[in-house]
Amino acid sequence: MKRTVFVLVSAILLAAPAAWATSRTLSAVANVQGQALFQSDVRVFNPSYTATITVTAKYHYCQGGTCNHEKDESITISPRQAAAFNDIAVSLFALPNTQGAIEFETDAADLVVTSRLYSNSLLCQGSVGQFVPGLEDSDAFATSVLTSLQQNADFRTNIVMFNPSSSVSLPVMVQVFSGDSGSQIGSNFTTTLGPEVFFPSSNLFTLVGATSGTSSNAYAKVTTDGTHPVFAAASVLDNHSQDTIFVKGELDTTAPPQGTTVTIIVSQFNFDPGGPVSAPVVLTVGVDYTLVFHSIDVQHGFSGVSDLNLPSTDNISPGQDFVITHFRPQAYQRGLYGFHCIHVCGDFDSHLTMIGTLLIQ
Ligand SMILES: [Cu+2]
Repeated sequence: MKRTVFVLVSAILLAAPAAWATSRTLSAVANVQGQALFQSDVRVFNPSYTATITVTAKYHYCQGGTCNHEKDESITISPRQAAAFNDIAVSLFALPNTQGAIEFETDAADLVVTSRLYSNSLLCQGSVGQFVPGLEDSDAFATSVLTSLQQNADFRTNIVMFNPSSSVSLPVMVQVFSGDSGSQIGSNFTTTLGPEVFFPSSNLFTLVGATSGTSSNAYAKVTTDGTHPVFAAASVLDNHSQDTIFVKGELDTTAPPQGTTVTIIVSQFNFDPGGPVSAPVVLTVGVDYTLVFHSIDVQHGFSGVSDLNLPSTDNISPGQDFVITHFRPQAYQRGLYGFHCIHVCGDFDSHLTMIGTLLIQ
């Protein structure tokens, strides 16, 4: 049994020699020496009972308004040791007044990283702060949603992001919605995050241009190019107590494409598109279509494609379009469907040739 596991692990390592065995990312780390001192106290735990492990800590940070900085430190952790790095930006990296993300990478099979980000302000002596977990690579998503967000007299919300790719410059869009109605608050915020670049803590509502907006139940949607993932996280802060909670981005579903109108020009003896002279009507699964049949000469008809539950009509006339709304083809409906004119629109034999096809792909 042990030998099988060993062989499997070896095979995986051989298949991906460049990858680290284990990676954990802290998506929010800070040392801010402003009105209040914010700092991150980090623990890096080695679960092994026998092996001392070496961990490379890569701090991708912002300083003085730019965020394309990186500093690496190597740390060694004994078996069963939880190495403590209080105020890690200063104690490990010697970088006061910075914020960013830290990637912890090791060849060892396992690693546990936890942290507490808190304000050590003189105004409120001591504070709990927020627990910031060391995230796995699979916690970054191409589409993520952040919930439990608030912006009003009592609370405010900040957002941070980190692009973990070492090679891809990533377009990112941030949107805010009301959790109650689903309607968008503010407008789309777009930016590009370079490889391994951190997006510094920013007020979410200000970011999307909703400076006067308030909500006690908002959520944010963070979308990349649809393929490459980004770490997204929010911090909800109590304006009175300065208590904070950490909100990790969760996997969200991709938005369906926007509604599309397809206009089919109907004339003796053709549908354009459709046929027989023109190419088929081509529709894509998942898209919300409005089909408009528009006659440019005499009265025509359309046989409902009953397999698709499309309605039929014998009256498509100049000035009277036939409109089918909200037709959204489903995956199981992929294929080619025939239709034809059902109102005798001229010479009977020619009318009989007025057939078309609809392709769902
Ligand atoms: Cu016809």
